[in-house]
Amino acid sequence: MKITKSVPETLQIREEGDILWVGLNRPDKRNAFNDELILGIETVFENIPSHIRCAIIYGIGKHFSAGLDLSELKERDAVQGIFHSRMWHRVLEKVQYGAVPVVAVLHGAVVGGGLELAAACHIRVAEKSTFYALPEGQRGIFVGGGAAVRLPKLIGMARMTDMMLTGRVYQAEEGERIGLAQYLVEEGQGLEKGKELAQKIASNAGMTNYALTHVLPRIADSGQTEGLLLESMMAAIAQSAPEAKQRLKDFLEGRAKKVGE
Ligand code: 1HE
Repeated sequence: MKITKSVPETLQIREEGDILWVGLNRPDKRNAFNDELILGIETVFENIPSHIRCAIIYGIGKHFSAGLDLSELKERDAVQGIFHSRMWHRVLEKVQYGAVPVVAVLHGAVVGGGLELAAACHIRVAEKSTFYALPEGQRGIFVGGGAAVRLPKLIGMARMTDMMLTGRVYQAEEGERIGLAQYLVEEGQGLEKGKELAQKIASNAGMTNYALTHVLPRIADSGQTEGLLLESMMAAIAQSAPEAKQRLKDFLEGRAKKVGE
């Protein structure tokens, strides 16, 4: 099945085997998210074709994303504001808890809502031009796309507080060191690295990817007692799958790769 539903031109979608490339394609506006673009992301992640095993999100142009389109931030009353923020939550939950793991390839600005989208992805690869910021503090607003929940888990609450209180900008190297990205690559190498990672992810057993994207975050959010029980149940389900049994057999009979190969 192809994604035939109306995806806006501000998204460039391309399938390559079992990988889905999702390009933010509003370079003139630095890939700022108007409602059309963020809702387009929802359409894509609700309609991932069944043969796709990993998605890669990246920005077209000089930047990953400048965050919320501030020209659309017209006067909303409190109720409209809640619904708008909840719309972002709904969309980014579909990225985080969708059908496939998602790799974000970052370069240039990864700010505000752009950082919120990146934080909803499972792996972040950053090119050396990447910089991260939460200008909401300076604009007199607050984050509304899930950063208050997801960013403290990546970098700690103190760092997020600092970013918003002082407008601190993290450059690529420091961002990788504090956990904003797991990989740092040379300029222009991000898409290749993203593809290499996506191919590894796509070659995993489906249940493993499901456990990592859907179950692990729930375990991390739960108390120790519940988390340990969930872990045991997930482990038992995963190891009983026929694919797991075949993979273990392959290793024991010398057909599987060793660690690091
Ligand atoms: C925009 C936006 C935007 C650029 N909304 N139009 N985000 C921000 O506060 C970030 C604001 N943007 C910037 O600081 C800079 O644009 C960048 C550092 C990202 C890039 O700089 P640069 O020099 O490459 O581009 P530029 O010349 O600033 O912008 C080019 C055009 O994009 C220009 O429009 P033009 O019609 O004059 O050509 C800009 O106005 C436009 N543009 N960023 C609207 N954000 C779920 S809640 C999330 C809350 C937030 O995300 S708040 C953070 C908002």
